[in-house]
Amino acid sequence: MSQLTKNTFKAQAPSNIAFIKYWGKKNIQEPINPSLSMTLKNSKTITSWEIIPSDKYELEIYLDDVKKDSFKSKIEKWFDYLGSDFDFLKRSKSIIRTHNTFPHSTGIASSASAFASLSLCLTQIHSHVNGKELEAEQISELARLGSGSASRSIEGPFCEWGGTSDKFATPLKNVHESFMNLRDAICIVSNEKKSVSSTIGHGLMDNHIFQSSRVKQANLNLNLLNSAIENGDVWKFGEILEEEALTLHSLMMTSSPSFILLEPNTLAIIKHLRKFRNDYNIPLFFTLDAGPNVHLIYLSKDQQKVESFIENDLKSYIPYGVIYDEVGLGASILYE
Ligand code: 2P0
Repeated sequence: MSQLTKNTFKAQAPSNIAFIKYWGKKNIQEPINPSLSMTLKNSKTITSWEIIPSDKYELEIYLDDVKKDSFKSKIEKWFDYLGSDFDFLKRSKSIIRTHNTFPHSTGIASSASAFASLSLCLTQIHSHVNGKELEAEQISELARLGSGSASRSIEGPFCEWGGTSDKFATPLKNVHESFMNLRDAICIVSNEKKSVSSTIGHGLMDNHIFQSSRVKQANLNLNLLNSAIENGDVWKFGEILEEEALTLHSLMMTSSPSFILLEPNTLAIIKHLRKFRNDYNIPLFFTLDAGPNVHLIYLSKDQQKVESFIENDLKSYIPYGVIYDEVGLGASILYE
């Protein structure tokens, strides 16, 4: 074991968009149902973590050079979950600086990219202190302890969590070439902070009247989606995507208390999208995160037609613009 010395480690990690939705937890940050997501490419968090040996534990966090004490409690909870291998964190000062390449409150999960990038920094600190390199699955497990969806941002192009293991996510092995260039146009209908945090939303599944049927449905959909992605069945893929998005929101609407996060513009986009799909037989689908913004998912071969549909027909429903992203390969260490 080497001594901890003052050092700075850097990493970047993308966000991801879930196709099968994680909604509900058990134990320590384990999901009640399996989920499957597409790793994004451009929407990412870049993190640097300076660690300084110290008698006194200290933590400072900056987002875009602005000190964010409000982030401390989630990160300190993460430190508590990490286990004795990471006790050195309690005997040091950490200065964490993060920057997102995408705006806040846009329907892109910043906690996924943030904890994935933090975990990749932490593995470097860990190997610096303990001399041991961690495997991708172990890094995914660290990320999960910070934020469940972050477990799926370490690798790409598609990751599954809660089927093979509740502890970490694994990349799908068999991906048909049609899905290798999948695109995601994120239509921002609102940039307001979410009215219900995901952590509270997960908690509402504990006593949800539909809990057991939801778990069954997610397991069934995981198998169906896996087969569709393996066989290149784009239409089946899209059917499941939309069922999952609407189920997530149905669960929120039927929880106690109940939440409606959809906005009129969300529904307008969905209606227009379905008409466009029927009229032109183009496989364009939607999915939703826990918010009103709509992720449009399509193949790269249809990019031109879909993007002119977005720019011409959907623009009036998207007051805050569109972020164009695509499938990506996961997190990476940044060397200075
Ligand atoms: C997902 N979401 O699968 C689902 C779909 C939102 C809707 O995971 O409490 O930020 O940090 O584990 O991962 C959002 O919840 O929650 C989420 P925590 P997380 O992507």
